[in-house]
Amino acid sequence: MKIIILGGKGYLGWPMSVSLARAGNQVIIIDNSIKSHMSKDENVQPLFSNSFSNKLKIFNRECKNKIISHNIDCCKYSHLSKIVHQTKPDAIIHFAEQASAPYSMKNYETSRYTVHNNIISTLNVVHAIKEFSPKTHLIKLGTMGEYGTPNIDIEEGWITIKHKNRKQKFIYPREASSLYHTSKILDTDLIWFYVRNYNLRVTDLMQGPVYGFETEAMRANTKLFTNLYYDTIFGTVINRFIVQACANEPLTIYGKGEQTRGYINLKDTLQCISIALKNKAKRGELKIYNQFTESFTVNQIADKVVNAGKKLNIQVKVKHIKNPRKEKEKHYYNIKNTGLKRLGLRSHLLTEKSIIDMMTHVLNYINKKKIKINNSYVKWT
Ligand code: USQ
Repeated sequence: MKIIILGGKGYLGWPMSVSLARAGNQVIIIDNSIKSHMSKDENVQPLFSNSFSNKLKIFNRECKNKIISHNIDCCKYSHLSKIVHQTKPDAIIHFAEQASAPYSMKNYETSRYTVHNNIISTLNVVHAIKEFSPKTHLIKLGTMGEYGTPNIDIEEGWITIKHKNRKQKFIYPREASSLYHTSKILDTDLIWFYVRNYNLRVTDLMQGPVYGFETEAMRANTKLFTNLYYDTIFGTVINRFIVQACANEPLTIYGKGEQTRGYINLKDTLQCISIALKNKAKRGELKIYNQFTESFTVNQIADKVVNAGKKLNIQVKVKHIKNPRKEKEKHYYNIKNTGLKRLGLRSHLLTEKSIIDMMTHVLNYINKKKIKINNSYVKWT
């Protein structure tokens, strides 16, 4: 397939690009490198510091099937639509969004940037597909955070409502707890409008927090490792806890630590998107899957990291800090994820062995290079 990957330099976009190119697809990355500028502004950096241009050079030297990369801002419609027009790809995978909840809640500028970037990039993608390549299958990364933590079971994307003897299937109600997550709700609405009105074909993947950095391709060459953030703004909780444990810093549990989320290993993110590519939506269809493999409270994750640390002779400390976010710390959470499993997803779970493997890589790395973990938290209120 000919596949455009928007945001192909990022934490998920890069390993996805590598995996699809290795499988024989023609991969075109579109990315404006904004994350590296944002990281500089926030004074944070990913753990593995190999630059994108280096990784691309290494990959293209080793693999016959080369990845092409263009520096384009998805918010510039004329630039994005030109590429869609010229390539008419089989699929577009859209990762090109500001994906940090804390960043979106920092101040007016970061809120505005998040909402503007995420909505306009999504509008531009669906509009360019409608105008120039209506058969293209769009795979959009949504988030489990769109649903929030309602007091009823969370279905996979849709719910049928019965009201006064009549019924209709609706997008499941959304109620997010950050502006970032709210921007994704607005994306879903925008996409659904384009699917209903212009017969686009779209799969929207409601993904939980991702962890890990090693994929099949990266096991063979660790120089290809993806950007692993562990700071308070861009790092997701499992990745943060693993790096904190290895750096002899206490694990920072926000509030009571009873917040529950559905988590997924990076390897399974790649698997889920490959499954979505193979099972494309029909024209005029919006498929929605919940993309996570198991759910945990923050306390349960901390316990797992503490126990894995013992096996490596590391005494991991835990610290409860005042929750900087506005989120329910005790809540009902029954989330459904049967769709992708039915299509063949074989999960990689958060086992003691998988945590030890990740910690071993991180220890190897930070023994050679000192790291500093920032402890400034963005407060929601
Ligand atoms: N948390 C801690 N301690 C920390 C960091 C986080 O207790 O040091 C807690 C948070 O309060 C939250 C949970 O861990 O309850 C998950 O936080 P996170 O930072 O791992 O994830 P989140 O901000 O929700 O966002 C991440 C990605 C986002 C993606 C989302 C999926 O950054 O792009 O959409 O996971 S979900 O959360 O299901 O919406």
